[in-house]
Amino acid sequence: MSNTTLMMIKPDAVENGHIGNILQKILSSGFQIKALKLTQLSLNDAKRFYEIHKERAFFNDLVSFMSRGPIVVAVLKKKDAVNSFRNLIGSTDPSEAAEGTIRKLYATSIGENAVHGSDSDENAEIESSFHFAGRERF
Ligand code: IDP
Ligand code: MG
Repeated sequence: MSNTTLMMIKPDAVENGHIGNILQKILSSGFQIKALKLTQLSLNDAKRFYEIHKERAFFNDLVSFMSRGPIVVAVLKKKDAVNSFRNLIGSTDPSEAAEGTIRKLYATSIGENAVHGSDSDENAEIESSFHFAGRERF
């Protein structure tokens, strides 16, 4: 169990004006922000980030969606951050996400589901290094 995770507010949620509400919910749930930026992935960046899914039927849709507009990326700190944040965001498919979760509140579909959260401590570290130089993480 580690104490940091990597989150992204995806292009759909940025387009729909939810940056502030999502960050507010994250902070009020006890996460500390250790790094934060607005950025945009190139198609190639998105392919690298989601390489683990490259054989999946939805891969092309996923990488084109994730590179179509700005995203907000943050490193978050809390006890058991990976699991705690996955609980806060809810199921991948918003129709299955629990009441009050970020995806229930702000996602529009299984593909355009508002937020990303790392699925393991190892991936949290890989994904944090993907997005932030060491001097940007506090
Ligand atoms: P997760 O984001 O809840 O960890 P993953 O299975 O790791 O879900 O999938 C990564 C992302 O790929 C999802 O967040 C979603 O944007 C997209 N995705 C996953 N499954 C589907 C699907 O069945 N159809 C379309 N997009 C999908
Ligand atoms: Mg995942």
